[in-house]
This record gives sequence, structure tokens and C-alpha cells, in this order.
Amino acid sequence: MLTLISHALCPYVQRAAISLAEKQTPFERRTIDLADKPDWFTALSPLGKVPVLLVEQPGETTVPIFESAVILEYLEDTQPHPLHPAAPLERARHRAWIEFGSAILNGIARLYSAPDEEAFVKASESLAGMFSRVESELAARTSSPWFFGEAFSLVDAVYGPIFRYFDNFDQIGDFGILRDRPTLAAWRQALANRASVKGAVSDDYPARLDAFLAKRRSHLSVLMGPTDHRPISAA
Ligand SMILES: N[C@@H](CCC(=O)N[C@@H](CS)C(=O)NCC(=O)O)C(=O)O
Repeated sequence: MLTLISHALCPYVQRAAISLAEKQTPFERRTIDLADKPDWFTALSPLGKVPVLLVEQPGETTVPIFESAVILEYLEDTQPHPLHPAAPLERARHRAWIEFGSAILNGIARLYSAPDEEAFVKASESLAGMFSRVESELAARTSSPWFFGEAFSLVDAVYGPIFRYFDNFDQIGDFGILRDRPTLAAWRQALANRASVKGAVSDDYPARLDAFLAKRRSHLSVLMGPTDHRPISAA
């Protein structure tokens, strides 16, 4: 029995949810409010961050696994439908590009938190440079929509939630970050259509992300203007 402790917007949670869906592994999702963390969560999560995967085994103590990369590796070790390539060198490269995906997520946080235009432009240029590296790697490796040729892999699971941010950003403006990158555009589209990627968030995710971005009081919040929010479900 697996329970994924989640937050509605967290891209690291989405990685784990996508992996579980690709592996057709049943799991429960328990969503918490990170602004008001429940005591039971703080007690079991040493870093106080989601995702945490609770692994319950009959007759044994439930084990909390924290850190998304570790959760992904645990699921590779224990669940069917491998999402890592078999060859060690290729696995290492995949792990490296997963790490790079986490660096991109930090860059995205810098973008939406940038207090003024100067910091915003700096953050967008830095992100554009990172995506340029990803595109070069992708173009050199494959002509199929996925990072590892015909097989959907963990790298795809990591970049699906990354590109999802841009569905909201694109509604606010064209910041040039993904402009003129046809290989990335094809990957982004394929990821957006993948059932596991779509299902990793609730239907009101775009509205929730808008509300989160608007509240940052950042340069991006100002660019959004007064927002007439899309409805957010009470759940
Ligand atoms: N390195 C962690 C990052 C997870 C992370 O940053 N989670 C955020 C939400 S997306 C969180 O729980 N933040 C709460 C906090 O920092 O208090 C992982 O890969 O799991």
C-alpha cells in the first residue's frame, strides 16, 4: 500500500505521480496545506517537504520515503514497467538530466519570485540558456517525442511538470524563454498529451497556479494585472 503525500501545485510530487501512473501502481494521494503543515506530516518528513511516499507493509512499521529522486528510484526498484534505461551509463545520463530538471525548477521559482523587471529579465535569460542546453541534448539523441527514443522515461516524467508552468506563463506574456525551439515544442506537446502527465494534477491546477502566482507580489504578479480567477474547487 502506497500513499503519496502531496501538494496540489508541487512539480516534485507530480514526478512521483507520473511514475506511479506509468507503472500502473495503485496509490492513494493525501494533499496537505504547506502553509499550515499538519503535525503528523512534520513528524514524518525530516525536510518538511512534499513529496513523501508512505510505504505500508503488512505487519511492519510504515516507512516514509522523502525526496522525489529517491522515491523515483524506489519505485524503479520495486514496481513493474521500468522507466530508467538498462545500461548503467545511460541511466547515469538520465539521472544527470533529472538533476538538471530540478535546477530548471529552481530557475522557474526565481522567475516567478523576481521582485522587479531587472531580476525577472535575468531569471528569464538564465532559463532560456538552460532550455537551450536541454534542446541541444534532446536534438542530438532522438527524433522521437521522448527523451529516450520510443520509451517514456523518468526524464519525461520530470520535464512534463516543468513545461506545465509555461501553459500559465504563456497566458501572461511571451517571455521568449521557449521561443524558436521546435524540438522542445514537440516534446512539450507530447508530454501535455500523455495521460500520466495530464492526470498528475487536478482539473483546477491552472486556476490554482494563477492564484499562487498572483499572490507572490512579484514582477510576474504585476504583469498578470488584476486577475479574474478561474474557479478553484474546495477540495
Ligand atoms: N528536493 C525536494 C524538493 C521538494 C520541494 O521543494 N517541495 C516543496 C513543494 S514543491 C515543499 O514541500 N516545500 C515546503 C517547504 O519548503 O516548506 C524533492 O525533490 O523532493
